Amino acid sequence: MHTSLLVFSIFLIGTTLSNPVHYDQIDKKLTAISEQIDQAELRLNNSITKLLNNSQSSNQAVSALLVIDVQYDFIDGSLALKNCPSKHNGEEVIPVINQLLDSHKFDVVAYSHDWHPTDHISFFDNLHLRSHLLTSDSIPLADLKLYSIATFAINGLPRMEQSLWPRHCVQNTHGAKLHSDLKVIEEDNAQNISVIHIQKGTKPDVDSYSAFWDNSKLGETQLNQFLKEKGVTQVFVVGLATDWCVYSTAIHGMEHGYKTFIIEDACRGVDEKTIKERLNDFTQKNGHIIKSSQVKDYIQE
Ligand code: VGL
Ligand code: ZN
Repeated sequence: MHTSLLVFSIFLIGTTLSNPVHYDQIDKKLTAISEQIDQAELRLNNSITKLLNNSQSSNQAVSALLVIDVQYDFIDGSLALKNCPSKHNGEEVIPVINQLLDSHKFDVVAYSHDWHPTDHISFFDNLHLRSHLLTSDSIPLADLKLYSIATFAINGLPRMEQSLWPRHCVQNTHGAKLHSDLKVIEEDNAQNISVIHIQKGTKPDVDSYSAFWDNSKLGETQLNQFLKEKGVTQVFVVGLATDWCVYSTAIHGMEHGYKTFIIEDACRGVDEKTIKERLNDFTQKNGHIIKSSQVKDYIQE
């Protein structure tokens, strides 16, 4: 017994020494099998992720496109972005927005209109109407220029800092119209697409950059109520101007609890520096900045 074991061991060692290739082959085979298992696991994980994503977007996500202020005055009118520090051409957002509307099924599309009365507080040439309401620490009347910030204390309203813009988007004027090349879709019951138009900045004494709330957050438009009624869970914000109305609308969208995206190439702004600052702030508050080509990753066709 003892002797036969010894003989067998010597035989084994002998074969091993004379036949090392045999073990090499087993080793190679094992490595190949292990690689195949790894690849199969990767494929399975990918399938599971895809399934989860699909069920999330088809069962849960309800999407709204918020088209902000694509009006003549910001494109070739009195507040044309091409005359602002950015020198942006606001018209360039139009084909991008039209393409978005053609390629994706948004459940809700909202168009906002900056819609000011003639005596609006944001117009530099209306400053004389409220010069007695400038605060003592405001830039004094004589030093205020176009685009400066005035501070007003208006009866019944909190103190407010107001940028002084050229007269723009006056109600019922050509400059306040949506650009005629913009695709303005109609409510479509068969396809289950809801459409709403929001007018903002309609009160003489308070400006409203956001399509949700005015700048003092005292008045709210119908936008949030409408989105809630339609069960909207995520909003995509596009239009003019990135650093003002697009930014403010997007921030309020998040405050209302919507997953909020700014589609960067579908927006143009007033000033590159402020655009950068405001977009950084938006990202820090958990907002998502994406390109129009990425929208397909977030909504079902
Ligand atoms: C806007 C300045 C004044 C905008 C509106 O739409 O971004 N900017 N009013
Ligand atoms: Zn305005």
